[in-house]
Amino acid sequence: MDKDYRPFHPDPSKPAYVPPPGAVDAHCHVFGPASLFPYAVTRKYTPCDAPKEKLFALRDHLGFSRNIIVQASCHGTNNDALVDALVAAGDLARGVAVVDPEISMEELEILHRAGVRAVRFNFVKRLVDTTPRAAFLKVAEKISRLDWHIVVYFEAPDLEDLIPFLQQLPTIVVVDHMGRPDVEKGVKHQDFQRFVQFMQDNENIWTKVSCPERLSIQGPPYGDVLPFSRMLVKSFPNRVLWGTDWPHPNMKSHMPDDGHLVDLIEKIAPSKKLQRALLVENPMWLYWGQTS
Ligand code: 0GY
Repeated sequence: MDKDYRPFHPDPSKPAYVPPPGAVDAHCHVFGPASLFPYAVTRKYTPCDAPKEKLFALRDHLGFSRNIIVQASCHGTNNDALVDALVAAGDLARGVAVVDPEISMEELEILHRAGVRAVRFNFVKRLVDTTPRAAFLKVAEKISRLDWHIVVYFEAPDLEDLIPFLQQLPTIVVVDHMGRPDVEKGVKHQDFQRFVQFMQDNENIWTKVSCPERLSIQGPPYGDVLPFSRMLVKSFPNRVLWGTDWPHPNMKSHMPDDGHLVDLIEKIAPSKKLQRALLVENPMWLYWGQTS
């Protein structure tokens, strides 16, 4: 593990908020253990191991039923740790993989059988080397044949340049962490309004109202981030997901208490109907193909 890397919270509180039955934590990761699943040589950080057993225990502790496990950059395009976790979880998890553009349909089908339903395109420069857009489009074409979707991770200043590319993607596109707004600028700033307009103009764009701990300037209890997530849930109730982002890679300022993150859900989605859509109906439709 890197010297300045912060491990996940050892003992998160039990949230006061009780999620609806069947709730899905739609953004979390497994890391290693490195002894079984070594980190990629191309990685930009070396995390603390965060194995599947810890993730499943956290899921139960927080009152959730299912996980969407997202391949993180420190594992590169080797999805073995992800697949291992998906197989162990059975029907209680689905995955988002990161794949090489030259991946075959047979290899994608193996991932599909393990529970993968999406690929992630990462544009965050501190995490990955640049991938040519033509390579991403090649992957997009292949995965669209399996009816998967695409998860994208970028930072707010990059959106304007990315829009034409994102509009070429042939599937649902889920934007991580609300497109990482600069919360100091406020919801009315043109950068966040560009993101809202982008969602309004393109019905295939979804977003995760996640990561207040990463976006907040004030720190816990993250009041400066709530207006952003609240606005997106209100405007696009059927195109939002929520996740813990456990084990919170690369947090420098502090490590959040996952129980406190769950307690924010009622502030983000103020009615039971919105909470059910956010935590159950939307992820169950997107990842399990279920309608209620
Ligand atoms: C997140 C955020 C981060 C890391 C990764 O793939 C990754 O390594 O996603 C980050 O450092 O902002 O969503 O987990």
